[in-house]
Amino acid sequence: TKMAHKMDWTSYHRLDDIYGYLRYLADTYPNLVRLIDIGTSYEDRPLYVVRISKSPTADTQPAVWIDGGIHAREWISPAVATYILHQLVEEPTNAGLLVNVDWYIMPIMNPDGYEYTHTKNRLWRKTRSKTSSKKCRGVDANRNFGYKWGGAGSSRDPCAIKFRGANAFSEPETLATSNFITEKSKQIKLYLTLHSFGQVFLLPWGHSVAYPSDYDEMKALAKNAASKFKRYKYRVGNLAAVLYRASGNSADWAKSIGIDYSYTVELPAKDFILPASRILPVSQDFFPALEVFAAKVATL
Ligand code: ING
Ligand code: ZN
Repeated sequence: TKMAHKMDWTSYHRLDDIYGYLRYLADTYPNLVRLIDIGTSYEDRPLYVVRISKSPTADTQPAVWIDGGIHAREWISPAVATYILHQLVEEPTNAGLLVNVDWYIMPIMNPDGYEYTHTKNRLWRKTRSKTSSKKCRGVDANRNFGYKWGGAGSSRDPCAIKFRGANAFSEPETLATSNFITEKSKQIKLYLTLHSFGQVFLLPWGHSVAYPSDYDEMKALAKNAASKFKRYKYRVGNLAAVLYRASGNSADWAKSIGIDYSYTVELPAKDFILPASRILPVSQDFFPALEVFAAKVATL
């Protein structure tokens, strides 16, 4: 029987539709796509990474990592991540982006939170784990990564929206993700994490207003990528300087383990609640930036 899926980019989808699409891609394009189950969430949902590789010896080419849905309410993020998957896998005119580059895409890092925003509270941000407080659940996954964990811009209060967790990588979602990335850290040359909102490309560090020694190279590539955007103009700058300090964020951690290019993108929107009619304009505008990234990564 023929595989089918319910995915499109004219509405926001529940987790089942998104995971159904990932399985569809893996089943339909077995020579190109592999669905990697990297663990389970607090509430026992699978955590999926999709690998796209044309190489007969996968895991040997330089690679780009993209994740979405760290924060539950930022629905445009998994929507753009799945759009990118669709374009890379199902649009033959994008075949050039797969030459000499592998892609690892994790559309939803926090599936429990994502489902909770569909069923209970549209503005939920955190994971759904139990905490030391009976009344308050969830950890801010983007304060739970293990580099400078516990510092400025994160909270020890389990009821706070920026609760960092009881310890670094306390959450099964951040632990599984970081273990996987660490395993592939020789291969992954660029880390990209999709958030909303703000229309800005953010560079490490976020734990303090400080700059990695190769900041200028990182910034030049980001500016080059951002120059591809036609409809929405993005600012480019240091996480802590442009926004605010945030210790334990994923992009700082990725940079700290030696991934040279590490970016947090705040997609264009005016609110966490962005009409579904914006999914395609935002996604289509963003996609060409990946050509710049792929061209760079192919040389590394
Ligand atoms: N924004 C990011 C956050 O986690 C951020 C912005 C990331 C700031 C990393 C500093 C460092 O708060 C959203 N929208 O979640
Ligand atoms: Zn976010």
